[in-house]
Amino acid sequence: MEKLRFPKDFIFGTATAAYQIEGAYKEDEKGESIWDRFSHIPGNVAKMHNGDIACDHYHRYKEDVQLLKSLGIKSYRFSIAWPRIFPKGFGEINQKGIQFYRDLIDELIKNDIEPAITIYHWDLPQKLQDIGGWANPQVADYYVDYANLLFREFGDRVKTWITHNEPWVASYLGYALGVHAPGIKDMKMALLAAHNILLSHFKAVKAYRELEQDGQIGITLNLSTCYSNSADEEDIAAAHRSDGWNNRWFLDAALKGTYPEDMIKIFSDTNIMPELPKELFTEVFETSDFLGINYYTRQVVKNNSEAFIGAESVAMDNPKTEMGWEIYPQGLYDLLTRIHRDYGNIDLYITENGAAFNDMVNRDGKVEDENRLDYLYTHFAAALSAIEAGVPLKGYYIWSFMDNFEWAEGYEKRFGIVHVNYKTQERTIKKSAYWYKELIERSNK
Ligand code: IFM
Repeated sequence: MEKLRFPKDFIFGTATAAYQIEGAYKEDEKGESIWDRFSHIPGNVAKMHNGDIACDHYHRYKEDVQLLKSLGIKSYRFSIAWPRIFPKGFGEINQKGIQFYRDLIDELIKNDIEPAITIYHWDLPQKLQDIGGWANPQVADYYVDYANLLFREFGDRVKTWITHNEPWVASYLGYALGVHAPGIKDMKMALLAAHNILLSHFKAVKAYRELEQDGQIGITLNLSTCYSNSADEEDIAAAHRSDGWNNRWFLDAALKGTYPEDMIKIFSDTNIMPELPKELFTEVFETSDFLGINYYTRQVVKNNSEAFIGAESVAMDNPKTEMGWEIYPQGLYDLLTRIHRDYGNIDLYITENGAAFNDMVNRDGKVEDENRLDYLYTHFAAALSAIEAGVPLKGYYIWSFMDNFEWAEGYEKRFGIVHVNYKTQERTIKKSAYWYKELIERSNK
């Protein structure tokens, strides 16, 4: 295994999200979130797991920060639970919620770890779902009030802000497929929700800039390189459509302020294009300081007129992670170079990359997760090649710092580089984390 070395100023991080790790789901006046509601309904989450306790990070954050420090992590990406700050989504502010994040931020900074905040990572206050959730444009305005409050409270110490995590997942899985909260199955509504999320992103960026806080703000998209299954023209066109919905819909919107014409036509022809709110992107568009990319796998696609947008994913005969996702590091290189080519010179961060495997703590008390180490090594190598090819990739956050609540999959899927025993809450550093520590030390020398 050739030893990788990144540029000296490269940001090495790990990432988590509030609902997946915090627990304390109704402590200190926190309001109910759509994930609290959704996970308590039988049938929605594997084994009826929920985030009530999760990794108990709410009570153990100091210990967790020490773990981050011991691994040499430079930056920690975490999200804020909106219902901890505004239990009803707007109006009355919960000072205890503010205090928790203030303490966490202080603890990170005290330990030389740079905080990077995701403002929204899917745990919408249930009260806002009761008025339509993201399908209601008013929610976008409440979001801006919430974001504004965070900037004012924490912006003096937090210099990296991510408005949204994966609007594709929040809208498509939540509003079209119904497998994530709020569990709705209506594609037109999903497109509307996605639109309002994007609007709220631009408005939050504007609000941030008005405060002149001297930091950077961007959005994180989940992106997946789409390849055709064959040289057949129809399959190539299907791969392009798949790229249109998975990638270009959000990339074009976030970075250019438009939707791709070919996809608008497809959605209009199939009667799923919603009437969009009056405010079009052209009126609210703001450039981002960076784009956050979450990459896990690729898509190989063939034409199938029965499938959504006529594109069917084909399973490849390659090694897969525990999620059933094909391991394909070349897809990360292709993605990074393509974004750089098609969307200009914007700074890029990998805000998530990692793998779920069925880890065990062995008799010696160790977790020898060679498979995750291989996954990370090959993806970091792909990222380094992209940097060498001229891509302005500035940082990389491993998903995830520790095992956590994997949404509809519950606790069965372990993504962490730190193992969590959910019975005792004991943390065990995995072999992959030691490898990461060495990579960081070597690169920062
Ligand atoms: O756990 C999730 C995370 O919340 C968002 N991105 C993908 C991860 C793995 O599925």
